[in-house]
Amino acid sequence: MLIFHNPDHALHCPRQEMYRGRLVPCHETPARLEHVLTELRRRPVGELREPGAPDEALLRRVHAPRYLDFLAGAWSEWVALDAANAELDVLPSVWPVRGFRHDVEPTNFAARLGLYSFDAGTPLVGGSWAAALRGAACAIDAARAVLASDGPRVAFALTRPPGHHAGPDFFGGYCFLNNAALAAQALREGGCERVAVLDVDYHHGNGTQTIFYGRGDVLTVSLHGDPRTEYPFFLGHADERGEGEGEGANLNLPLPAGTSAHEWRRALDQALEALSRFAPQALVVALGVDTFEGDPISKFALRSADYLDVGRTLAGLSLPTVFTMEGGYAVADVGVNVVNVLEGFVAA
Ligand code: Q9C
Ligand code: ZN
Repeated sequence: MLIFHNPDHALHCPRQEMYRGRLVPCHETPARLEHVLTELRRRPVGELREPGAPDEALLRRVHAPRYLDFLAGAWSEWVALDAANAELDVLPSVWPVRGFRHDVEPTNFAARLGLYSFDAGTPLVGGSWAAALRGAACAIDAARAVLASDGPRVAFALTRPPGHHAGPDFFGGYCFLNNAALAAQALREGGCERVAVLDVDYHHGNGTQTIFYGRGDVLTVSLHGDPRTEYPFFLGHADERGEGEGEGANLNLPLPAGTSAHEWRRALDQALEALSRFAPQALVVALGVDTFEGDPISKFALRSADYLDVGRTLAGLSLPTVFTMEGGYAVADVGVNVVNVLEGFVAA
């Protein structure tokens, strides 16, 4: 296995997120990724590499150019408004909901921030763009590695910020660039006619679903907390099946809060059946380990040993596979849980 790790991830080090009416310390911290690296040094399941330069043309085929341009310049705009802003995280607070226009880009910074986001839980700081961009490079390089004739059959994009909540032109849920979608698009352009994205993060992969909703060449499957009660709330229901060419190429398996490892595993088997019917030539796994029983913001009950079995099961599909690092906030357990999936996969 090749592991592309983001050497710039710690440049994204936000201070506070809006949570239940107050600003609290961020759950999504640099320490999460450091714990994975520490565990990988203890259990070397693959070779660590740094990514090359990101393919910006590919980025613009997954995300809207005006969104990428906004993100790239957001921090300098923020500081240009007031030099004192350099000490503050950027957080949106106004959004164009139903009935408002999305086609006219305002000039006001706060207004554009709202146009390109969907929550106030995703702070942007001076290093966010550099970190996200290097993370995108990890995902693209991981995809290209598994397609190389002399390459490994599996690669891991070990990066943060995570990606699966980021849509074609919006950030949210701690995500800016959709690493799983970028990997899937790179696999498509690398010659795979059908690619599947399996999202096992606790939260619905709304960004990935939206990016591919009208496409039949990328199957998106997500197992997650029921959006009636769980973030991101407004997408991820079972009746969302894709549209147009993408009709039938999206599957959501929402599960109630409190779902046990056994019940979760049964849903995974359902996901794998749908995946096999689609007969993809490559697989992207959006790997969040916030399904862990000790996760502070999630409500499933997987134990560390269960992740070994998840990895073994995924290896059973015998597909070129790219893992992307998504959520998981029981910081001290994230390393063991993530490396358990990878070890289960390579040992199978
Ligand atoms: N009351 C990922 O796991 N905030 N993002 C939760 C719920 C957002 C999670 C607040 C959670 C986003 C990649
Ligand atoms: Zn999550």
